[in-house]
Amino acid sequence: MADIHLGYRQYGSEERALDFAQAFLKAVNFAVEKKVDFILIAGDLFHKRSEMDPVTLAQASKVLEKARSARIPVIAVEGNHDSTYFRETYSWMDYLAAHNLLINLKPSFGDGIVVEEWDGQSGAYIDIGDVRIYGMKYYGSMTERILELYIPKIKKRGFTIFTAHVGVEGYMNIYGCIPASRLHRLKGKVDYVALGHIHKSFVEGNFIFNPGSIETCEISEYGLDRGIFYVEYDGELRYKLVKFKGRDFIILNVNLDEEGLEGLKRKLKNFNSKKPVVHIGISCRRDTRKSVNEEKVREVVKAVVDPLVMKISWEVADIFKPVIEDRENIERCVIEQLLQNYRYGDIAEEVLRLKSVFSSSFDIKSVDRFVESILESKEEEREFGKEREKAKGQEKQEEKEKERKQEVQKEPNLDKSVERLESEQEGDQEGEEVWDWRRAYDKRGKARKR
Ligand SMILES: [Mn+2]
Repeated sequence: MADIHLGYRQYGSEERALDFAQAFLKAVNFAVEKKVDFILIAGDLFHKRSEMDPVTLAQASKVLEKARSARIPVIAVEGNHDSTYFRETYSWMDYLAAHNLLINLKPSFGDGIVVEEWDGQSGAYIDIGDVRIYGMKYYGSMTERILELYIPKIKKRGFTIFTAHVGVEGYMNIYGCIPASRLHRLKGKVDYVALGHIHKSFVEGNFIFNPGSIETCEISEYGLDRGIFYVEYDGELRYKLVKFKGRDFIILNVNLDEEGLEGLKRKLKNFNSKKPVVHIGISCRRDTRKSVNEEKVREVVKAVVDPLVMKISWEVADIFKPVIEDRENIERCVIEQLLQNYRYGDIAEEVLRLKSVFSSSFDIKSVDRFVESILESKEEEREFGKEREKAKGQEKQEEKEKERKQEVQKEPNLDKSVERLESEQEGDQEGEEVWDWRRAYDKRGKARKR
C-alpha cells in the first residue's frame, strides 16, 4: 500500500481525517485476515510532515499495533509528505520505528551512499524469510541521481523487493516522477518494485507496482482505480488490486442558464450516496448569477442528498475583459512592491523567472533546473557562511585548549574521568541540545551530515 495520508483534514473536516484512518485500518485488517508475511507502505503514511497532532499519531499507532500484535512486520519508506528531503531529519516515521511499530528503510549518506542492513533503528534493507526488501525514501529532484548510486549496492537475495516513494512519468502530471526506464534498470537484481506517490494504481511489466491512494486526496483522483496490492509468490508472482473507493463524492457540472435548479435537482437524484462530498460547478451568465442566491443552490442540494461537505464554484461568463498594455513591466513593479513587505531580499527577478517557467509550458524539467539553480546558489552562500563560522570556532577552540593546559599544569593530579567530562562539554560547544536524535542513532557517535 501507499499514500495513506493520515491526518488529512480535507475541507477542514474532522470526519474526512477519520476516513483516511478508517481506510488505513481496513487495509491493515485485510492483511491480518489474510495472514500476510509482511506489509509494505511505499510512503506518505502521513499527510503533514511536521505538524503532527495527537489524534493522527494515535491513529497511526493504533492501526500499526494491530499488525504488530498479529506479528506482521510493516516495512515503510518516507514520502514527500513524511519528511524533508533536502536534509536529514528525524521524521515521524523514525519515531514510529523507534517504538517498534514499523521498519523505516532509507539509505544514509556518509562517504557516498550507505546501504546497510536494518539494525533495529536504521538501515536501508531487511531480510524477512527468503525475501529481501530495499527501501528508498522520496528525494525529489535528486531521485535519479540517488537511484544511480543505490542500484550498484543492491545484492539480490531470494525474492528481492525495492520499495520507494517516486512517481513514474506518464501517469499523472505531478512533481517527483522519473522515466520508467530508470526503474527497469533494477531488473536482474530486483523481482518487484513497490512504489508510491502517484495516487492511481498501475502495474508495469509485472515488475513495477503502484497501488495508488486508499482515500481520495483530490477530486481528480475520485473514480480512479486505487487500493492495495495483495501479492503472492511461490516461484510465480500473482497479484490482485483490492480496490478502495473511500468516501462517496458527487462531482457535477450544471449550466444554470439552460438547466436551471430543476436540472441540478434531477442530476443529484441519480446518486445514492451516504454523506457524500459534493462538488458543484455552475456556469451561467452574469444576470443569472445575480438572480440566483448561492444559499438557494445549497438548499436544493441538501434537499436531495445529505452532504458531508459542499463545494460550489461559479463560472460566470464575462463580457468585460481588462486591457493591459506593457504587462511585463506592470507585473515587475507589482512583484517588487509586494516583496518589499517581506525579508526575502532582492528576488523579484527570480520570482518572475519562476512564474514564466510555470506559465509558458508546464515543463517540469525546467522548473526542476530552476529550483536547483536557486538552491545551489543558496547552498554556496551558506557554505561560505559556515566556513567563516568554522574559522572563528577554531580560534575559540585553540584559546580553550590553552586555558585547559594551563589549568592542568596548575593541578597535575586531575582525574582522567574529569578530563573526559571536560572534553565532552567542549563537544557541546556547538549548541547541541540535551537529546540530539542525530546522535541518538548514529553508531559512530558523531553528528550526521545534515
Ligand atoms: Mn501522496
